[in-house]
Amino acid sequence: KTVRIIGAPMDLGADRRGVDMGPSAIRYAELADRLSDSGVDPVDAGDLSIPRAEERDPDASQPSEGTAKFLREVEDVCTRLSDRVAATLEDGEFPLVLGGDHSVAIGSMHGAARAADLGAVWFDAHADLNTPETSPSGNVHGMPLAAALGRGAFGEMPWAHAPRVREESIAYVGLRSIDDRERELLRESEMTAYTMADIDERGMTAVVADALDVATDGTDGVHVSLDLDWVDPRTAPGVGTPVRGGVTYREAHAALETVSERHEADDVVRSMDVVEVNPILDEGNETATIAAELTASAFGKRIL
Ligand code: DIR
Ligand code: MN
Ligand code: MN
Repeated sequence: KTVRIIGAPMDLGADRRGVDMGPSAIRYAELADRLSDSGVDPVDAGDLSIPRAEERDPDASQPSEGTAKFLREVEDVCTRLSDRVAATLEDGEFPLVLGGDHSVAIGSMHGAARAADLGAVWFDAHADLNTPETSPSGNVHGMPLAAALGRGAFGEMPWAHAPRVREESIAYVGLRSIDDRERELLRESEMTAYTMADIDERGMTAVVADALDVATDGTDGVHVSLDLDWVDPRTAPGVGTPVRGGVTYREAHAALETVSERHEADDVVRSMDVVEVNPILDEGNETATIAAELTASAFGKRIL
């Protein structure tokens, strides 16, 4: 199986600068070699070009209600990324998107959901369910799931609203930081949310198995979105919005191995993004290395 690596060095969706260097840092951490060792064929398609924040106005184009910084630029980048992801799938290859901040997942999901009913497993400390109306930060990296579901102002943005994603096919794993208004949205929704408490009680592999059941039920494939702030910041410090109490190194590997085991059995995973690695905040490229290692686990790397 050919895995097409698509770099999306986007930093317009988050406040902390430096996340645009994520794709370079993950490549430097030998992602391609690790994927080859996992038994897949990596092909690097390079990076999308992304405007610099300094040359743009974050408020240039805003929804009639609420705030979504650099919305025009996010639309441009995600539209191009969606095309790249869709073309990769048409060519029979697997799209692996390297962020960049999590706003790139809007493009990944949109592209992957053009020709398939798409579920998603969301490995993240955060719910990423804010809309421009509810967001306390105005940062689009806190909104990608709301965008894909066409919630709030995203309902009028066909570039964001993924064509074939239903909320009952989305499962979170590892939540521990949810904004007040996001919590209301989540409670009212039909999404499945496994928090850190569920992992404590039931163990990672059981939780991920259930999340995969949710995301595969009635869909044609699953998008796996891996936000590195999901991992505990003592292990993965190079992220813009660290939240203590995250998953351990071993739990993280167990989770992605569970994904790959299901994929080997049923060919369920359709697309993946690996996001929020910020080399400026990292300690010795440790977070990028963990990102590369976890991606290798997702594609079948095993100890024996
Ligand atoms: C926060 C942070 N909920 C926001 N979100 C992050 O800005 O909407 N998501 N960091 O990964
Ligand atoms: Mn996120
Ligand atoms: Mn996060």
